[in-house]
Amino acid sequence: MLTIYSDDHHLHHGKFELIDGQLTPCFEKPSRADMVLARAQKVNLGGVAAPREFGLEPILRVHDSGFVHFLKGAWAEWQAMGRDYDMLPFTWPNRRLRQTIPDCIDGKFGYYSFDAGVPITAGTWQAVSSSVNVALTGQAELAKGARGVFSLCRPPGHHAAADYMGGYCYFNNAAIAAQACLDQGAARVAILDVDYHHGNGTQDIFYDRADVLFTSIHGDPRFEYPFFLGYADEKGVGVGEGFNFNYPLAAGSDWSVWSLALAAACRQIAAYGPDVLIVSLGVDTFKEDPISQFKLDSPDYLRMGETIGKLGLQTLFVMEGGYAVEEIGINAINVLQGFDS
Ligand code: SP5
Ligand code: ZN
Repeated sequence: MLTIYSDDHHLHHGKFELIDGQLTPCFEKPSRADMVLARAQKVNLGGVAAPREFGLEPILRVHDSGFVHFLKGAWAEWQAMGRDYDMLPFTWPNRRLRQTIPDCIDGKFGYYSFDAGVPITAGTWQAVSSSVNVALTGQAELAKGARGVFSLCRPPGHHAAADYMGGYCYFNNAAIAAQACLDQGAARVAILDVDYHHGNGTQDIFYDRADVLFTSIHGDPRFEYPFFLGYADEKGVGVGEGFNFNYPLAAGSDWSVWSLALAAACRQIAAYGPDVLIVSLGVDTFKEDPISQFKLDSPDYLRMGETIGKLGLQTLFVMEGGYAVEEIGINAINVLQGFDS
């Protein structure tokens, strides 16, 4: 399987996030993608290619233009205020607060985010733009006929909605790739989100649509981030009703439980009959993940890939989370090797 990768992700390296009430070094760090790339090369997964440049147009098919231009200009605006350290948001338009866009950078950042897990640094725009290009280059390879392609995106994307960022995610790489498939003639795209956290952004983007099926297996929002979306009764709305499937699982879930949810999601995907499958590939379901509470082990990721492969669909794998850096390469590449087997 071909891997699409850009070194530009190194340009995004936030210093801190809030974990358990403490400013903690960011779990979402450059070494994550470096480890995955090293593993792909070590096992000869199938070559590594650089992304092509797609510009803003495919991003604007999914994201709000005010949001995109905020992100593009944010660092310059921040610097103009004499600040040269990481930007972080700290005030959000909660219930009964005005949904108006303030003039100042701190207000705008709150308006366009839902948590503080999205530091903006000098290189963030370049890194998040390249991450989208990595996804879109993978999609283009799929359109040329590949059975499977791996877009080694960083930063990840599935928590980002049309007009807000959060949870280490800025642009929704998987959603942008899905929309590109549709724009190039696909009738239906299925998304399978196996990241430990619910893909709230992806769900939100396609919630009222029938041309994208969204399925997600994740920590139950009753106890796990992102807390405010990802329940099993979220089925889609309007023409999108019946095209959204959440599989929230209890803390401590291992492969015996997780694999049943995967089988159920795969049945929905097969029944939908998509032209393309996009997998939001997070491996933060791993038993040693520092911020997660599932118990998957490294060999389980081979089984995961095999099961996905049995769907017999052209499949784009888009990298999402996974914070056990020592094993992230083995676990992510195991999925792809399982798929190829
Ligand atoms: C892409 C992705 O995986 N984003 C995840 C964002 C998670 N942010 C909130 C993390 C909360 C961690 N709480 C567990 C603390 C362990 N002591
Ligand atoms: Zn995650």
